Amino acid sequence: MTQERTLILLKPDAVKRQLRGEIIRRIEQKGYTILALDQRTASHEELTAHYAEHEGKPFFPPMLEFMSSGPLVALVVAGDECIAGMRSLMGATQPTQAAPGTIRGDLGRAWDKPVIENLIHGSDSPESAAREIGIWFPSLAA
Ligand code: RTP
Ligand code: MG
Repeated sequence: MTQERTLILLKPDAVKRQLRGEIIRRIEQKGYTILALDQRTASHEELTAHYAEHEGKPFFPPMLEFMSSGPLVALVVAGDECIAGMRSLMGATQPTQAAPGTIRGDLGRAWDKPVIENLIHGSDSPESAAREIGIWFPSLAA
């Protein structure tokens, strides 16, 4: 058993499409615990820090625009190996390639957009999770 914490974002497309409940239901049914949850419109500072690894890529400007186009929901999720577990629940980055049964595979429907709109973000490693929790929930930083 490896108890982990991961940072999840329900992106603005998930909020606009009223999919918050459906996505949170899947997270809770998996048995993960929600330690923190906050809906807000992300600041430029939060987004540039969060996506620092993608700075300079062609999709970076449209991504910032998309991610600040409306409120998102930030969560800290805890559970046994939940970093990889959440990535499995989410499915592949590109909704058209995400397997049926996954959040992006079942619910994602982005095409013809300047940036991939795929409903949800999840940290990709323990290091990323610690860094991202520090950005979105400084009071919970380890
Ligand atoms: P995330 O970080 O959001 O959990 O997604 P990910 O690991 O599956 O994908 P990553 O490569 O880290 O990319 C971060 C987010 O940037 C947007 N993206 N758009 N070519 C594109 O249009 C493109 N490439 C990446 C997506 O929203 C992706 O989730
Ligand atoms: Mg990523």
